Amino acid sequence: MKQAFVTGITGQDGAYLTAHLLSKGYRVFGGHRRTSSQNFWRLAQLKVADHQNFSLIEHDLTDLGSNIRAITTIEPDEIYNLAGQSFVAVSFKEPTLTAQISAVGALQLLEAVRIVNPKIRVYQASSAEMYGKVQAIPQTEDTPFYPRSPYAVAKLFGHWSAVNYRESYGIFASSGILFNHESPLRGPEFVTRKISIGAARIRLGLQPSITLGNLDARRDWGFAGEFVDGMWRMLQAEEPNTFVLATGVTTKVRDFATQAFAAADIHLDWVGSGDDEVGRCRETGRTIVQIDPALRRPSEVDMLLGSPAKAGRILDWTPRTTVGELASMMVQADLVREKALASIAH
Ligand code: NDP
Ligand code: GDR
Repeated sequence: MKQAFVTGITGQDGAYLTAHLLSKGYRVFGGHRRTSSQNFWRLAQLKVADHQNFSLIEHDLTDLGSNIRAITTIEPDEIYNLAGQSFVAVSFKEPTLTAQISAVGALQLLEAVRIVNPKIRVYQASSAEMYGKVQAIPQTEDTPFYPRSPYAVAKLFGHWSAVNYRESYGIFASSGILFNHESPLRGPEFVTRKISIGAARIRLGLQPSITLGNLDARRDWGFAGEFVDGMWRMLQAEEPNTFVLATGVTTKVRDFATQAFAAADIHLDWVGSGDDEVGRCRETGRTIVQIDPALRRPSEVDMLLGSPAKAGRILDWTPRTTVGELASMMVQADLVREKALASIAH
């Protein structure tokens, strides 16, 4: 039975990847750091928390001893390094912490692998955010990077560390440059989930409106459940490599919102421009989306659009869920969740 160590188990991808690996017959060890209250709701939701082949292990990526101890105890065949400070907006406020976790932490994990067992295969969670001010459309594995946030700078360090350990020590370290992937388990601070929760709550009469930042930003949004399969495929390949996982379709935040609200039977008309733009409900005329300039970032990534061609060719990986299906899936899940929460509250 293959053994996998998944860091960042409490996150969105940790839950989907664990479910995927368990379905393939793996024994999975999930790394979680000590927090004052437990946050295993995603693992519970995917019904993996009680699986006989799943165990939790305390692990903090920023602690070299913790990395060495986890690897020595688990003796994994594969490590998926998903742990990170993953919210770009927060990286502007906490740049040092972001670098300690997502840059130095990633390096320490690779170093622990080199010390304990250089035969372990490692997946490094790199990001399309590294393309930043994009230098080519679509972005591929060969597109130059131009990071625009402390988050992206930190991820670039992690990415090049993986490449360097591959080239210097022959470690099977693959870097996945993943474009945005979302799901009903997405953190509520990210824009797609903020919108899907907002659409559900407005539909149910639980709140009047939502407030967003830059509506013109464009992202290549896919479904997380499919992207974790691409991670797994990277570690089954003959050679370690760098792969883009993306859908090849880019959508503005404004258009994602339109589709998400439509899935909740609310039809939006956009009126005005700049910070005065609002989204109005066609049926009632009420303003339900407004702008707060404070939600704009000091430097923005205007447009991401990835090419999954290499992953298709070498890994036989193809994304299937469209952005419209994704928006609808998220809103339907939030309608059910918000209705249940409201009924408990009353
Ligand atoms: P989440 O924010 O949902 O999860 C991040 C995980 O990292 C959480 O389990 C968190 O634990 C953990 N973590 C944070 N700091 C530490 C630390 N010091 N030691 C150990 N664990 C830590 O992110 P996603 O699941 O969405 O993403 C997974 C990875 O992929 C991240 O590294 C992200 O940056 C990257 N990525 C994500 C993309 C996406 O669109 N989702 C796209 C490209 C890359 P806790 O719950 O305790 O905070
Ligand atoms: P991103 O995701 O920064 O791309 O990082 P996020 O959903 O936070 O932002 C996407 C775009 O939407 C704009 N935006 C808003 N964003 C948030 N969070 N809240 C708002 O109210 C809002 N209004 C507009 C943002 O400015 C941005 O342009 C995600 C994370 O998962 C990273 O970890 C990952 O590496 C990248 O995707 C690829």
